Amino acid sequence: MDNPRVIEGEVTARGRKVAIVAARFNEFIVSSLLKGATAAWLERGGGVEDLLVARVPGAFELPVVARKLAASGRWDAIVALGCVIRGDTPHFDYVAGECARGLNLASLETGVPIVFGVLTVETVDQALERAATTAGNKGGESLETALEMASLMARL
Ligand code: INI
Repeated sequence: MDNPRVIEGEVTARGRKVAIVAARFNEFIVSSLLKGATAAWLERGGGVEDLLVARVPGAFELPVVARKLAASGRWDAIVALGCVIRGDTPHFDYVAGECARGLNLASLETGVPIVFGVLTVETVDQALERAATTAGNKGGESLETALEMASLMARL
């Protein structure tokens, strides 16, 4: 049998419009994710006028805003950024779980890629590691995932 045709997305911001929804809770972490995402957008050739950032109080509020942006038809992909730290509280499971569930549902309902750039960690140190300004910034990675998915969706 011949090799099957393979379709993949390209990680480029040229000609793309992307919206980021970012929680303010744990701002000291989320601001680094936001910086990583913005830097990745510019590195990949995106224009400042084609990137929107909407802020919400906490991770629990990310899905409803992501869904509204996705349903508007104005954005090729949405990136949701937040940070939920477990500490000792069972509240974590509700906030992190409903955030993940809501974002996935919004993506499936609208057909627009919504990337889960929400850190769900046990400790502040783990969060700092994943929000590093050098390598491995989850905000930058999420933005690149959004670009790849936007490209793939357009090619399917
Ligand atoms: N929101 C977060 O984004 N991260 C958290 O760690 C967090 N904790 O720990 O409670 C958190 N709570 C707020 C929540 O997202 C809502 O904003 C709030 O419950 C109002 O709906």
